[in-house]
Amino acid sequence: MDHNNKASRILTRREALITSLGVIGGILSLPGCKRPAPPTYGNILRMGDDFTYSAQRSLLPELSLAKEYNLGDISSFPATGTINPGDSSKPGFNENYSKALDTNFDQWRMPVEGSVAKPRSFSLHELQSFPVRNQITKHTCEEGWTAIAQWHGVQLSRILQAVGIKPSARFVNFQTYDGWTDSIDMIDAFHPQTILAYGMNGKNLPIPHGAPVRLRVEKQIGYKSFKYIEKIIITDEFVDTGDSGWAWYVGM
Ligand SMILES: Nc1nc2c(c(=O)[nH]1)N[C@H]1C(S)=C(S)[C@@H](COP(=O)(O)O)O[C@H]1N2
Ligand SMILES: [Mo]
Repeated sequence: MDHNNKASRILTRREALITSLGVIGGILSLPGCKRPAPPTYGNILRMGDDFTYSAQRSLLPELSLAKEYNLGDISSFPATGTINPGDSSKPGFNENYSKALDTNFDQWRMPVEGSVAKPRSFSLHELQSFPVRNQITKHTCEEGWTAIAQWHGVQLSRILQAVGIKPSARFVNFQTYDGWTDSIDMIDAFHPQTILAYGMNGKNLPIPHGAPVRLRVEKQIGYKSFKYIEKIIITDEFVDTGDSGWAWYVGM
């Protein structure tokens, strides 16, 4: 993995714009100036989504990048929620994870399937063979703390392109080893700063932070950056797994 900071490349506004326009034009086709409704629209328990999704999406903030910081801004970073699905004495234990961990993730494979032309599984090595994106960003947890780290990974858009997502595809769903299932829409999925991170602060992603691979979705609140990714499923329809009481969409 290339952790040379000089190689760290921040996408220009122009590139971001082009990527985003491609997403809007080709995949989402957001209708003109109609107020976009979130997929949870109509579910009275999830009215918060309606408000934040509409407000953010009508301003087309997908054209903007989250602020990126300098190496000197990197802070200490607590690990929260599940901190090791391989430890049977801790919450979130998963036997398959524990086995993958025993092989130092050599035997780890991440299937990407659903509404795609070429479903396939990726090894860690395969993910690392795509161009690396390095970004120093601020994580904001719903519990009220923030922390800054450098992340190294592959843009999710590259993986979606590799499996050939179908034109009807609208959501990217993630299954994690500790039992989370949740999704993001194609605007977030194709955002240039949305990456599958396998590295943090110049090292392999530590187990407490989601090894071997976690999502970084920098334009949303911290709990959308799913750790311990097991499987990615592309769907045409929204799959509501929101029984946690947490909003599906929390843009920042
Ligand atoms: N699979 C999984 N992903 C997760 C969590 C979790 O417990 N399990 N916690 C979420 C929350 S609430 C936050 S704030 C961040 C914490 O990431 P960290 O442990 O690297 O600080 O991961 C998010 N992603
Ligand atoms: Mo969080």
